[in-house]
Amino acid sequence: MAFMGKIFQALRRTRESVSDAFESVIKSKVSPESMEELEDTLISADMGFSTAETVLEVVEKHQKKGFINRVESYLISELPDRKNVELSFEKSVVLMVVGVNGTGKTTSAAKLANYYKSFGKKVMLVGADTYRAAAAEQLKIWAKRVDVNIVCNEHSQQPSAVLYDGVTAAKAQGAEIVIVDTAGRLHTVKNLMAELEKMYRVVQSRFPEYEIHSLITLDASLGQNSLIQAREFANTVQVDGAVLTKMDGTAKGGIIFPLYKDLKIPVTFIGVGEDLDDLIVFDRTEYVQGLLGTAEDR
Ligand SMILES: Nc1nc2c(ncn2[C@@H]2O[C@H](COP(=O)(O)OP(=O)(O)OP(=O)(O)O)[C@@H](O)[C@H]2O)c(=O)[nH]1
Ligand SMILES: [Mg+2]
Repeated sequence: MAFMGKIFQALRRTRESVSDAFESVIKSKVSPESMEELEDTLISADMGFSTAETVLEVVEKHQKKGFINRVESYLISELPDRKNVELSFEKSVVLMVVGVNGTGKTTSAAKLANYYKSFGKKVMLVGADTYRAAAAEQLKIWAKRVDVNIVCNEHSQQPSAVLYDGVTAAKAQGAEIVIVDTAGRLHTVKNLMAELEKMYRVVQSRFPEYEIHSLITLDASLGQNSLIQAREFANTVQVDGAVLTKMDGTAKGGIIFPLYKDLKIPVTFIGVGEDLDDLIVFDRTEYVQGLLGTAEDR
């Protein structure tokens, strides 16, 4: 119930515009004007053109009664089922947190450490952002708050070397989840992307006992731009899922649809604030109901 409340709150702004548009279709009946307004709203919520078009078709087809429930089922069916995208823990995991500058990597790494620790996993944080002067310090503060071990090196300029040291220490301590904070990089800067690729190779070749997974942080308020970032990262390195951050401050909560439909990247977590517990496991039903306002009376 607490989770439901949070996701519902985080979607407030997106929902306000989306459910208003549905309301006006209900009130004024299906007309070219109300349908156009609905289409505009769905597209400006970044839901993507093809999903928006299908929603309109569903509304037209079921305009006599209950189209909102049909829309709800359709939108849920467009998203990944949580049980297919959750990390499996058959093996220990190195979880890389990657993304463009300022999208919320460090904060999300800390939230993820807190999340996995909360159900009994032995977690280690690795600060592999060797570019920004204060990066290691920032992660150290988080590690202290979460109360997990951390490996970082303020004097190193080689992220792969810090990563190597970090996973070596994790292995020695029996850490099951190694969460790696990386430097922010623009998907257009080739050498930084090559460096990221190298970090993946270090884990794959040196630590076969760890499975490598990665999450890209995407700032929900950047809308379509996030889609471009995700596409470029996925062209260089493996991207298993996304943390959609800063959902608390935006009306553009629809990007989840094209991310999955066009790029096959499932959103696995949503960031809804700056604190440790402001991380929600993505659940497609809660999300769609929060978007449409259909969960209000439950
Ligand atoms: N409101 C809100 N703020 C967030 C969220 N996630 C991160 N932030 C804030 O966004 C800012 C940037 O977060 P960081 O975690 O430092 O981002 P980063 O990707 O590590 O940044 P660089 O290392 O500089 O590339 C900070 O002020 C965070 O508190 C979120 O889900 N909601
Ligand atoms: Mg950072």
